[in-house]
Amino acid sequence: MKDDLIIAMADLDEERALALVKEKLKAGETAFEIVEQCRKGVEIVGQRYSEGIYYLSDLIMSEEIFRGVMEIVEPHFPQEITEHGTKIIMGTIEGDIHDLGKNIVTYLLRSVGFNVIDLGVDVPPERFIKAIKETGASILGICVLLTFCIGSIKKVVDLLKETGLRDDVVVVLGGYPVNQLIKEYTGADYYANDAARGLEIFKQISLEKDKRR
Ligand code: B12
Repeated sequence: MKDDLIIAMADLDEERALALVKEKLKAGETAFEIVEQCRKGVEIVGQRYSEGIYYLSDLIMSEEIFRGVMEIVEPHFPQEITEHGTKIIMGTIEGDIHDLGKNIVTYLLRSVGFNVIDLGVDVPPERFIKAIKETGASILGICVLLTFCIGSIKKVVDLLKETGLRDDVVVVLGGYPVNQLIKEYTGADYYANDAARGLEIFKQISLEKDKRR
């Protein structure tokens, strides 16, 4: 059944989830498809948490299971180097410590040859600007999962404008809540809610930058 892994993740059934991941890989499902099913599963974990059915300990458990999944899945992502060291600054915005998704995207970007400078979690807007100045990176990836942290992303974009860097830096948002409205509100350039789309966007940006060189 297509939803079996989603259900196992949502039910925090670690043993079944990991077994299903192995089965699906053997059956030819791609690493991207599997991660997406797991992401949908933990989305249900999140819903159950907001409904009071699950507790914080369950959110932590879902993270642990997801890490186990990634250990199995990572070697199955395409490893073909197509990029040659384009620098990307990456981080989870101030106030937010969610990093599972960011780490997946960072892993994927590195595996195709991007030079990702990962600032970690809870990154203040000023720190992003400092890193851009220090490294000369022209692509910025910002992860956000907590909606009350979205204002800080707008601050990053405002600071880019104030420091005269806005035209040189492409801002890409990622994370479960981001959408067109948030992109427009923050002034970012792109957004992605899944790893495959995220990777596609970064490749497209890099290609366009190459053309302009
Ligand atoms: C696991 C989890 C946790 C773990 C995080 C562990 C970790 N190291 O990341 C822990 C237990 C620590 C946690 C804590 C909290 N959490 Co939490 N958490 C989740 C949960 C269940 C899953 C998140 C996750 O890892 N998903 C899996 C990954 C793979 O998906 P993803 O992040 O979306 O990433 C994908 C894409 O978005 C994209 N992507 C991600 N980043 C980037 C970046 C770029 C640049 C690009 C292009 C793409 C991209 O690619 C990824 C792969 O496909 C979500 C539920 C949900 N719906 O997301 C709640 C959720 C995000 N948490 C929530 C809350 C409330 C909290 C707490 C406040 C709870 C508390 N009372 O303490 C704290 C906040 C701590 C803090 N200051 O940040 C709420 C947020 C609600 C809101 N509207 O803001 C959610 C939505 C649950 C809910 N429905 O209530 N949480």
